[in-house]
This record gives sequence, structure tokens and C-alpha cells, in this order.
Amino acid sequence: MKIDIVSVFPEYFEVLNLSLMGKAQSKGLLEITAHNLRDWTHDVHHSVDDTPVGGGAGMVMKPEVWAECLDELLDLPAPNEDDSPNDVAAEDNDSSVAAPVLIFPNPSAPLFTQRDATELSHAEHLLFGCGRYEGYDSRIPDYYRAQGIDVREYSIGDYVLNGGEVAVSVMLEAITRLMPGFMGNPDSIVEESYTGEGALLEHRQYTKPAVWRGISVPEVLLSGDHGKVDRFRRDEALTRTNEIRPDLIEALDCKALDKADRKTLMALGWEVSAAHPRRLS
Ligand code: 6GU
Repeated sequence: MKIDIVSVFPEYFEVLNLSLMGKAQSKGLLEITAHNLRDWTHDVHHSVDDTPVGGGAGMVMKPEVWAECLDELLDLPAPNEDDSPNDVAAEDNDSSVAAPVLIFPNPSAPLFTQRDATELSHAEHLLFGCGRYEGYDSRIPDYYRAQGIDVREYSIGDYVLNGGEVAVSVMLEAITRLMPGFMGNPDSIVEESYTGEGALLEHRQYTKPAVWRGISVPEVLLSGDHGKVDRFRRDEALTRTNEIRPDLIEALDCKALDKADRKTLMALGWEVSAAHPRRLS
């Protein structure tokens, strides 16, 4: 997977040379390049932002600098300035070549989820554009969408960061660990929270010793009865999800629940005979 990142702080992405992400790069699984947006400026101050049209606080990233950069990294011809703005539809849309996905972190965009991470883990080329200041001119994503590029804007949560850099490293970690060959033990991603059909929070984990500072691990985990252990963990996942993220219970497919799941959910106050569980209040 080829990954290009554009930022005014490309040094930030040196963290991607560490740990599993660094290993994946030396194995040739990932090829990450962080570019400095200011390399595409022409003025002495290397300015990338300007005041917002319509007034207001802060600065907005200029479309011209971004476009010079993105045209080059996406291998698109720079348009003729006299082209009608309505003629921007994709010329040859050859979907057989590795189509790049252009991603802009944006706190006002839809949430980035495990589903997005899974989908993007199959892409061959990702290009991230990190905004700073009050954001980027909205015509940038609009323009590249009109060129036939797959453009995504994502937020990573309901809080505000100073720029997209942290969000890009979060998204990249979630995406790349799902690539075949990335993890030493691929089984460890199968059972995790937020994956698979019924997304539940994971059960609690314990290691040895069985009693530590007077606190015992649950007895059933020592029983050696795999059926009982699986059931205990599944019930714990359902119980914890009910407490912490009832929205994930509401999203479950009742048809995918076994008899014991239904019994546990009913005991927790859910009705399970419709398509999705419904809370009995
Ligand atoms: Cl993607 N960007 C910024 N600046 N803040 C955020 C975010 C993104 N997601 C949550 N907060």
C-alpha cells in the first residue's frame, strides 16, 4: 500500500517509523511518504492560508497550493484556467488501475469507524491531506470528487484537535493493522471489539497468577471447559456493552443471536423478537 501524507508538519509522521508500522515499511508492505505542503508554494512567505471569505476568526487553507500538490501526487493534469468549471467530470475513469483514495481529516465530517478502516485496508494508494487552522477551502474536496476521485472526509471523535495530523495517524494505525501480513497473529484481530457482524465490546482479560494481591480471576476461566469459557466471555461482552454502549446492542441483528445470547439480553431488559433488540423500559 502506498501512503502519501501532506502536512505543514511532515516531521510529525516520524512516529510511523516505530513499532509494527515501521516493520511493515521495512517489509515493503507499506510505503509511507510525508510531504510538506509548503513545498508547493511560490511566494517568499510560503503561505498556505488566508482569511475566511464572509469574515470570522482564524485562517483557512488556500485551494491553489493544495491543488498544485494534489494534482502532482494524484498524477492529474493541471486544468487550463479557461476551462468551464462545469466541465470538470473525469476524463478517463479507468478503475482497473489502483485508484487512489483522497482523505481529509475534518472534525465536522462523519465519524471514522472500523468499517471504514476495513474497507480502506484493501486500497492500494491512500493520500491524506492534513488541514490546520480553521480548516481548508471546501472547494478542494468538491473539485477532486468532480474529477472522479474517491474523496473521503472523516472525524475521529467528538472533540477538537489543532490539526489533522493526529487524526491521520489514528486512521492509519486502524487501517494498516488490518492488512494481510501486517500482524504477527491475525487471530488476534478476529475477536476484537467493533469487528465482525455483532460489534460488541470485548470481554475482560486476565493472565497469571490466578490470585494477585488477593484478587482472583473468575473461576470459570480456570475450569478448562472451553464451552463454558466461551459462554462466560460472550455474556460478559453482552453485559459490558449493555452498560457502556447500549447503542451497539440496538444495532445487533437478532437473527445472529443464539439462544443463550437472547436469554442474557432478556435478563438485561431487552426484547429480542424484532430485527434488532429493543429496550423494554
Ligand atoms: Cl479529523 N481533525 C481535527 N482537527 N479535529 C478533530 C478531528 C479531525 N476529529 C476529531 N477532532
